[in-house]
Amino acid sequence: MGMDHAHLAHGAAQPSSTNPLIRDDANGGTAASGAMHAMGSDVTRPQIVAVTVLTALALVAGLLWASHYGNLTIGALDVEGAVMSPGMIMTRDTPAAAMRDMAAVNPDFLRYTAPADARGDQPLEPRIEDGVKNFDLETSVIQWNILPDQPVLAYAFNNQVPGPRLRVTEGDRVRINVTNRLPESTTVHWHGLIVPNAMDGPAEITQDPIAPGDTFTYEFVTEQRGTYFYHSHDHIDRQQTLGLYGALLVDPREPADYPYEYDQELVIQLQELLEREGYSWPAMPMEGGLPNYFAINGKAYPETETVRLRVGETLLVRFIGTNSGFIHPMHIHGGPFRIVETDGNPVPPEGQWIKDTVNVGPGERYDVLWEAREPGKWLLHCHISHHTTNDNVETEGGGGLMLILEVAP
Ligand SMILES: [Cu+2]
Repeated sequence: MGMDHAHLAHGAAQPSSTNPLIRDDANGGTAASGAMHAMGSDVTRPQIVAVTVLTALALVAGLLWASHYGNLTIGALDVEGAVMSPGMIMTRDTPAAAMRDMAAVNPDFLRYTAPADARGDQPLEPRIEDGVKNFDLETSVIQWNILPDQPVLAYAFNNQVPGPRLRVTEGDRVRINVTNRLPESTTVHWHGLIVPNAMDGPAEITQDPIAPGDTFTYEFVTEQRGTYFYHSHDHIDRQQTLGLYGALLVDPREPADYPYEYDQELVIQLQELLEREGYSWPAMPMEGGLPNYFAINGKAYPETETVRLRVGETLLVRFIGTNSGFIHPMHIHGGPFRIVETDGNPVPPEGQWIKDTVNVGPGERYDVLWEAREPGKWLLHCHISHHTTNDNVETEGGGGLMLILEVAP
């Protein structure tokens, strides 16, 4: 079909039979003619119908294809410019909120840049008011160095990773004011402690989440003693791995109640991180979320602390599974250790295992006594070899979950 017959018609000056505006093949007649200005064409009505139907079908097919392979319910505004980790698998059913939880930390919300050599787990002295021990915790987005040349964007309590060490005594009344300076809501859970249900922390379960800018006060009496920790319990898959955790140590009311002698104490808080090309994602045991850095007390080896002891001294190591995605078989060179407490509870002497490796799973605590038997540099490390690398590289003998116990004669 061609358009060669199309031309302007000028009314009755030309016979209608030689001046078809639209030829109707079905009746062989002239569909339109007469004294009017119009574009002439020889496109037939079935052709127009066919093009219309094909166009409509293409539109419907496009919608169906897009709705099958994409999530049309999520817009760019819903995910707030989320940057997802390469390889992270999301389906068309992944909600916008889940994408935000898995997205890289947004540097727009950075509130504090910690010095590269700053240490976390710093003791926080309580403010005593009417016999109650008051602690103030504040959550925010900070820049934190896990290595001198490796900054990460972290979520922090009081500008440090791990959060400050809270140390109280069995029977204390404790009040903890938590102010939220994160871009999203949060709560805090007191892991392993017997507390009133309303003070337990799980968001949406026992309390409304603490909105950005708000403060919530937790108050309870520490009825137990031993090694515990606190951590975020809102957006928990995101916030805990990004740094919202800290040690909570409860000393016995009577120091004599603690049956073990030791010379030094070492708290080990574990964590995995995912940091690539300047983006910090919450590490998770899932596609695209696997960690490439591993930290003890917020630092990767060789930036982890070195513990100095003398031969004959005993070290109390409190392993805390402050991480949330992986189990770490923690091993100490130079001789076995004795597991004296698990999850804050004393192990009866006849049940105390002598081991040189203990699996520390998320949430678990193991208090072990290790004796410095021989002088030298003794390694404390995770026995999953890859967890002793930094971004897949062994640096100066290793990396990640390693620490040196240096024993002098
Ligand atoms: Cu490990």
